[in-house]
Amino acid sequence: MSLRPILIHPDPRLKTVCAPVSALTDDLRRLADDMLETMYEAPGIGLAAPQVGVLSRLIVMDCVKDRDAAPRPMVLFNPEVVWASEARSTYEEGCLSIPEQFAEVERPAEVRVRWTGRDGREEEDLFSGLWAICVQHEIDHLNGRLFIDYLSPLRRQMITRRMQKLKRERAKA
Ligand code: K2U
Ligand code: ZN
Repeated sequence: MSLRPILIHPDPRLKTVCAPVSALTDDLRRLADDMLETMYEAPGIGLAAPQVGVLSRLIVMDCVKDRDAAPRPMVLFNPEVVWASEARSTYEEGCLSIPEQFAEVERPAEVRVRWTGRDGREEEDLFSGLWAICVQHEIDHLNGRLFIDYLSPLRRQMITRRMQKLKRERAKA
């Protein structure tokens, strides 16, 4: 397994609608394993393939926050929301592609998601709490949407300018 570099906004690959995965290959399984390793190292609780420059519909998650509890890594190919609750919840979101920037985002509190697992089997489950927020945040990534797209144009522009400055400084280092 190896760590993959995480793309930083603005980057056209982060605004791209990703292609469905047509066949599960060993390369895609290795990518999923690398994404999990990259996510844990960041640290984060989710990561989408476009964030590591691969424009395929694959996300990984592990929203278990209690260090004493067993981790629960999840690999979801072609995830899709098939039901969303009327109830909404608000959470201060961040993003590994928009470091150190946080803003409140409102989303459906519960979602039912269908996906293909790492073993090729069709799965469907109900997500609530932080898992629901994370899976929606990651599926947004597959559709080229970032959490800042839910903010006002002015706030989005301020964050984008900060990221452009960060990228200039990193390029000099
Ligand atoms: O997609 C990503 O950039 C990974 C995010 C996922 C995430 C963002 C907001 C809310 C839930 C999940 C990273 O995990 S950001 C780091 C983080 C860690 C714990 C809680 C919230 C965000
Ligand atoms: Zn993100």
